[in-house]
Amino acid sequence: SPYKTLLQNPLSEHLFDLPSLPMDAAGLARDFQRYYGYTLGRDSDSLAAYYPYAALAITLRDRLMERWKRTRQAYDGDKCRRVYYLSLEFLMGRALSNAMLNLGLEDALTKGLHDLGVQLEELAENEPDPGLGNGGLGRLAACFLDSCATLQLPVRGYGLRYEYGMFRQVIEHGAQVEEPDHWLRDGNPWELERPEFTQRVQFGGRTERYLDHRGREAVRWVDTCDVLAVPYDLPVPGYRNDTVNTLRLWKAAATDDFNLDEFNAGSYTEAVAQKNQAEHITMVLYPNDASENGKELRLRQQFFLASASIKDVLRDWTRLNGEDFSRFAEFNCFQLNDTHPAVSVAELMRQLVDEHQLSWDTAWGITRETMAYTNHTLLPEALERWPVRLFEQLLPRILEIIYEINARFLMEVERHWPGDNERLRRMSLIEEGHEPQVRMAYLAIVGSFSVNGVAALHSELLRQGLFHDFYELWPEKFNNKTNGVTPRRWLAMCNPGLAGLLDAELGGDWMCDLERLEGLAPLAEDAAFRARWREIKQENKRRLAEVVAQICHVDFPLEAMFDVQVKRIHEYKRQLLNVLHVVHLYNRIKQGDTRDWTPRCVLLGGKAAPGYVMAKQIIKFINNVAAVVNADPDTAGLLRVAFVPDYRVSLMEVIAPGTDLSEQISTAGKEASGTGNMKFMMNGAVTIGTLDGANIEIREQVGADNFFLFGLTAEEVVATRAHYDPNGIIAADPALREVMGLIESGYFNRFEPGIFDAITLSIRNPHDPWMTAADFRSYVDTQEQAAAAYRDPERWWRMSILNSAHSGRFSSDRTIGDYNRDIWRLQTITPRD
Ligand code: B1N
Repeated sequence: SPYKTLLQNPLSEHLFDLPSLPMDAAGLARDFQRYYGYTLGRDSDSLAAYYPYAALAITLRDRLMERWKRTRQAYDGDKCRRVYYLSLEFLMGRALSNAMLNLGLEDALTKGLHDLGVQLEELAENEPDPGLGNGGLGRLAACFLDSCATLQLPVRGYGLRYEYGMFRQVIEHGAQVEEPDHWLRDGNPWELERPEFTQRVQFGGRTERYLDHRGREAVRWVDTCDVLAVPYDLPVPGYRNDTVNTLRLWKAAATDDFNLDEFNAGSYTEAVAQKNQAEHITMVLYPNDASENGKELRLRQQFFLASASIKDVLRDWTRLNGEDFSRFAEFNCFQLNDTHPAVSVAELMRQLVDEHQLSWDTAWGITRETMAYTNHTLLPEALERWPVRLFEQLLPRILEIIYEINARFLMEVERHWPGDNERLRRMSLIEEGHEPQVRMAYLAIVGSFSVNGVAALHSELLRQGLFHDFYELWPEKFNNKTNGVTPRRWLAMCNPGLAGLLDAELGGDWMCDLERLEGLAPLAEDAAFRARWREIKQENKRRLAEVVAQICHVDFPLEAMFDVQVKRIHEYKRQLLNVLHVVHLYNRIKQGDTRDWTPRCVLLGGKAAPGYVMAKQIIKFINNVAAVVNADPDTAGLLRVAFVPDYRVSLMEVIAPGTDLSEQISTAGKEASGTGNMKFMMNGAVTIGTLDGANIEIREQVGADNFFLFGLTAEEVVATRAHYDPNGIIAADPALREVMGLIESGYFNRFEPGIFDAITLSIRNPHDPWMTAADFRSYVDTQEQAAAAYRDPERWWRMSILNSAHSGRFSSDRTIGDYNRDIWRLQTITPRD
């Protein structure tokens, strides 16, 4: 390491004895002023709104710092069992209001800043929204870290510090345009660079056999191109409990010995310039949700995360235990967030065998007791496979280890099913064929002691379908952990109106025991309470409508039902079905069929992967429909449609509280869980949805009467496939026939002929995997029931209240409790003074 240590002259213990910082309004304001004026060196000539935000961020970070240190010391001191959550994505969202809530400083800060003439809410808007994730999977990782800190569990997140997060989405002429998101441009006051804990990660090169000092044959990986991994730590505060956990993000940096040949040949500048290559590894997040793209740089990212993180953990281990790994599995557990970090299985083996000289069997025993794998999708296009050829070039030693794991595994299969060659072929970690591939999901299953899905249906489909062979071999490995979301961010922070009501009705700290929301259920029968509930929802709708007006220039009248679908754009999520319903409502308006009409504002939002052509066409279609509908005077007061650009965490914080109807309309069997569905439910939205993912459990909790169910079941989807006839369905249903007719007439693309042909053809395709036409009739009928319910305010607000009341199960505290009980088995650790 290039960092000199202080071992010669250790610092005096007094240096580490930090005085506690003031938590009152005046003390906070003083610090804020000092950071703004002195540390950041700004005064009245700076007009940049960023710096007051930065000054406040540092003020808060200071207050996290001593708790952070004490938490670390408590974990180290207790020598406790620990979990490492490995994920290529952590969609953390803004840190400032989160830190404020968790430290309990909102009131003091509001006052302290007010006295300085600074508006807290406005200032918080200047924090960039760190988009280090695509969607549900990355946000789940963030909710999990929040719950682990709140539950005081020793869990550390490991991820990548992407220079560019998820792209910014701009809509031009109705179409998505991607802009780079250089979120670190102004620096990041929340991160703590820790170059003294830099790790070295190998790539390329070749393997070499040699005799070790005990005369045993061993392997080393040589002539590699190394890259440095520099850790940046982010504090993860628990809710008012003095625990601050760590999210460690690695940044790639060049080594100093890069390309010595060119150096010696005198090409100094060329050699230095080449060092940039190393830094590309953590340059950008791959913007694909639920699909892989097979790029070499992505495999580099995956191995970079795996190798640096495991080295980090092993270094901590050997510092305390030397080379004795006999109790390693007892004290350490890695949770793999999907297959993205699955190469960790082979990398842990490599480090234990090659670098720490353990025997294969010992290392394999440790690996298999240490790794746990979470699957997040059944979609075949998302299942990661890497060409063997790519592994050969990039990670030759890892490939040898995968081959060895596979050979031993297939012997196990052979013992279990003698002579079943078909099964061997099916289960092999290597998919044979013209271009042999490594099956990352199988590597994860074989190398871990736990495999879980993210909702009951999803876990069942894994057992019965995708991983059936493995389930037959190791039924005890398979389990379910239904997702959850953190009620701190997704209720207490984003919905202050409702939070105030809950404080008053349920008493404090309901957000740490969300089942207490059940206490609302009896109040649903109380008319005065329903009126207060409605008031709060209306205020939240006003806030949302303000944002829609400002960003989309569409007016959302507050008495209308706010009908919302925000999530990544994907065919399986069926934003198209939503738009078909909008077009149907428009047809009804044009035909004068508006008796007993419920005014509706339909809001959609979400990003399309830049290479996903159909998803981009769907965005264009939504925008064109919105333009036509909103411009038609006949729709005034009856129907509005808007597409909100650049959907992200901070927008959802405004959207969820202001939503009446939550659209969760994926083709059954395709959405592993969903988590937006839970955020909406908590905030008192009623769901219209299919029996898919966690919708099923949401409906179980809230009761069939308080959930608008429609569509085929997962089983029916499979059974219908063989005889699916969308054109027959369209011909037989006048409403759908008219909807398709209007779209196909070019009504929504008058000056852009043919641009929606691919969309209408996909709906008419008998092989349409998403079966949009199949569910149209039941969707439209169920939408009519929802509209009728909305016209009956007493009924609607009762349903709304009951949705919040029964959402306790979807707190990520419950999810993490389940992980801990069944997989992690951690003790809670309280930091002491
Ligand atoms: O993970 C979420 C679930 O709630 C969603 O249902 C599920 O779709 C989502 C490759 C993914 N599955 N797979 C991904 C993300 C990025 C990538 O590169 C796949 N995301 C999900 C949380 O469990």
